[in-house]
Amino acid sequence: LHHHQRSAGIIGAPFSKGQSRGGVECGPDRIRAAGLLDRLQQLGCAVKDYGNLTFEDIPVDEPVRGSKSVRAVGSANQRLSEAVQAVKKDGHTAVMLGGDHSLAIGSIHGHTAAVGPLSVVWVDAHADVNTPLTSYTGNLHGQPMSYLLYELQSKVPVLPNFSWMKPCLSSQDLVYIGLRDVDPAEHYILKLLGVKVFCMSQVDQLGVARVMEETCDYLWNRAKKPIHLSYDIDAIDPFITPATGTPVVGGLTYREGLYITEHLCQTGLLSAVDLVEVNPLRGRTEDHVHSTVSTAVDLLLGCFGRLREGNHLPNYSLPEP
Ligand code: Z70
Ligand code: MN
Ligand code: MN
Ligand code: MN
Repeated sequence: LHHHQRSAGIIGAPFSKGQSRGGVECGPDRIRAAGLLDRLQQLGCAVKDYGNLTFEDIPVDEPVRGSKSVRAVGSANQRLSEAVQAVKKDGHTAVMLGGDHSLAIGSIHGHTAAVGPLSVVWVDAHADVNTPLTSYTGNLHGQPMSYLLYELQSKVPVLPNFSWMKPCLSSQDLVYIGLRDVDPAEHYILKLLGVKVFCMSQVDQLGVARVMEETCDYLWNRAKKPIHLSYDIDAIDPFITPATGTPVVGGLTYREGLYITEHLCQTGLLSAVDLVEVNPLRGRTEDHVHSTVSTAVDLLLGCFGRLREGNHLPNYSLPEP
């Protein structure tokens, strides 16, 4: 299965109000400037760039039960959900370039609205499953999964600018990979719901190849569904991807991180990808930023069939002497 007929529909989401550090809104343009579109096309992938979303200005957005910028996050995700639905209806694999991880709310909501029930693979140092009532920080990027899961609906208050969305994901259709910084309430929720988690200890124990085999076996136990990959760049070790808001030591190696994308690509079921939390202002040197952004590009290329063994187009023919 070397030549999937794939096309990428790219949405830039320069949004940062799900957390407090400026700069993450520069992620989409930096990832494009690193050559993402050309390099996808060189793989033989058709590419349509839908450009960057613009977001509603919300001048008064007081915290709601401790959570910050709730109205801005709700409004931004409503726009993103509609954009992802349009990309899926055009027949592309959706690529959402963040921005912070609160954007997974609109991305997963829109993807489900367009194609029906999904399997979600969430690659992250963090579980991002706080409810507004359990969050220590009030940052919405630490909460998106609580809005998406059916099983948590009764624990999540209806927030302003969130009435457009309803939970759309079963906790049995979710696998986490790479966790190593989980709050107590989040850990309680993961155990309560019996969510499948391959934390960094399991990656150490099993190796990434077995983690990916078990991930797919688990997700396919009921039915094969389209896969949504939500990739937080902070899943990768900060030695490689330091330009992110919340670096956590002990992360995935470059090779482990890439293997996840290669394995999901070859399932043929990858239907949407989020690449979030690249923050060019958080790198201390230009090398740090470059390493982070180029890793993000490589992960996306892995999602679209780039192989480390090499690739060639199906119509390639050797030059005649
Ligand atoms: C913490 C919270 C988080 C990313 C930090 C951290 C969440 N659990 N997510 N960085 N990407 O604020 O809820
Ligand atoms: Mn995250
Ligand atoms: Mn994270
Ligand atoms: Mn492939």
